[in-house]
Amino acid sequence: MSTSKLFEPFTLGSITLSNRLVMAPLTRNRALKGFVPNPLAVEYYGQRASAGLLISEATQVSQQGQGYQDTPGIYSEEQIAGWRKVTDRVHAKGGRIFLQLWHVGRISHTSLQPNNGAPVAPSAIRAKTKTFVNGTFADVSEPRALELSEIPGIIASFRQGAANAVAAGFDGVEVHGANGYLLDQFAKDGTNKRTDAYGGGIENRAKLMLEVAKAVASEVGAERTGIRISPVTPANDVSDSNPQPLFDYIVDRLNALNLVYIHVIEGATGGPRDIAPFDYQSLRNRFKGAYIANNGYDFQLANKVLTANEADLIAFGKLFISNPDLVERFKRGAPLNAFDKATFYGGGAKGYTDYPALESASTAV
Ligand code: 8OZ
Repeated sequence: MSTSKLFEPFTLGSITLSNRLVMAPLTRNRALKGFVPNPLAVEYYGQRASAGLLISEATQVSQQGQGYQDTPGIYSEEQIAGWRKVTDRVHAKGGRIFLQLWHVGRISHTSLQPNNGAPVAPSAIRAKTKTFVNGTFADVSEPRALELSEIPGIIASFRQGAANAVAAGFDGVEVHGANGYLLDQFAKDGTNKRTDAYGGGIENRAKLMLEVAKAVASEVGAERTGIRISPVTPANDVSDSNPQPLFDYIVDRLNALNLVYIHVIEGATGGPRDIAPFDYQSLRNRFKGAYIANNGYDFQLANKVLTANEADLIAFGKLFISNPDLVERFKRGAPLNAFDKATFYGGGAKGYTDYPALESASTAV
């Protein structure tokens, strides 16, 4: 049995996590009609409940906030009821789970939007990327710039999503401020060319992300509100000319809001950690809540970073897809199941709930 700080408990706001492993939010595109969580999600998240904290797949706060086929929502009664089954199972197994609140902004397609309208963005600039709709990859649609008068409605949709998540039994929520989606689009100058109070300098570009964080925290409590950011990722065609001062400022403000954690994607999402120079410890040092580090971590790197006190918690993504008992496998130094990329997005139980845990793996022929 290996000993490691990874297996020590951690106090996150008013809850205690049994270890420092976090299951990262992972889009799986298996929601049913009405964008209700698939009943298989109950099994899927339940199988992974030994992680200190689970973060749900990105979950849209409105139909306008959806950008891909079959992703779940948190804006209807049916969706809340579907998620309630997930949180009940996770809690019955002693786990903890936050819901990730999502608005995709321009990373969408007219076929998913209310009245087949244009997706919304800070500015009418189309992303050079694809989405998955109607069973195939398609270019994202040309967006329209949000009117100033629409911004309060965006903030209200996050606030309501947070209230709904708590009504569904989640222990807290994570605002999706990363990966080139709406809040990241506003924050970064490659996508935000506005000339009003939400565009221009750092304070103006950061405004929407911070107003959403504030509204969510006031709705469900700062001790139940985390946020995910990705300062240098090129995901979804997003870029900023000077990310260090931008995110130093954002994290200073998030600290003033007493958020319970920042969840930081270090480097290119799902890719190289060293894609651009960035001082992540500057963020950690500015923030009194927990720092969740993410991107390309394995057991060894997680240990190193926790031992050096450069993070409080480590989020693992793909490893949790294929290893429901990742915590136990790390403890025992057991081999890990390989993941199958072909079943990441869409489909049913295959590649979702059928990855074996150790006991069944060892008894399997
Ligand atoms: C993979 C496929 C679709 C969406 C993210 C929510 O990158 C996502 C996502 C990931 O944050």
